[in-house]
Amino acid sequence: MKRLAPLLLAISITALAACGQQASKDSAAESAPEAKPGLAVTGAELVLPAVKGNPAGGYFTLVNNSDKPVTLAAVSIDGAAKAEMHETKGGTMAPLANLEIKPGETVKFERGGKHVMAFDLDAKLTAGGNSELTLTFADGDKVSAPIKLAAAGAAMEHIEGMEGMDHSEHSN
Ligand SMILES: [Cu+2]
Repeated sequence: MKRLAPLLLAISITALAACGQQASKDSAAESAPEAKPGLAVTGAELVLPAVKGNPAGGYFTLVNNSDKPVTLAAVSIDGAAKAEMHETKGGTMAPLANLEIKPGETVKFERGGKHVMAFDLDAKLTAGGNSELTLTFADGDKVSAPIKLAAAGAAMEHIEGMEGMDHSEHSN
């Protein structure tokens, strides 16, 4: 999207000039470099591990309100060296390489289902704070959203929800 920067700047200025008016659908879509048209991330939460050094669990809801299918290809969390998409099925979890979300579809990353596992957490990630979640799509577009950092107590629940699976050995 870098090549669009001058255009985006021009649109931003236009948007400011037209403050109070409803932006047209197209310009609204292009005015935010970190927003993929029609995609919305809500309720993002990163549950910090009870034991330092263990991975954190990331949860969020992604809605595709565009008229095209999108393919979520990667996730990252500011302050985590690595983040992976996983899916828990029948008590075991496996990496999720990518995920197609159809037009109108809502996908939940939640305990006991699809989730994000974040590894090698920076000490700056502390409960009660915020970080940034970035979703990267197969076409290279990205969507970023704030992600709340939750206390380790909830992480215990997370592990129970995974039927006692030891996440510390889940780094590949
Ligand atoms: Cu996992």
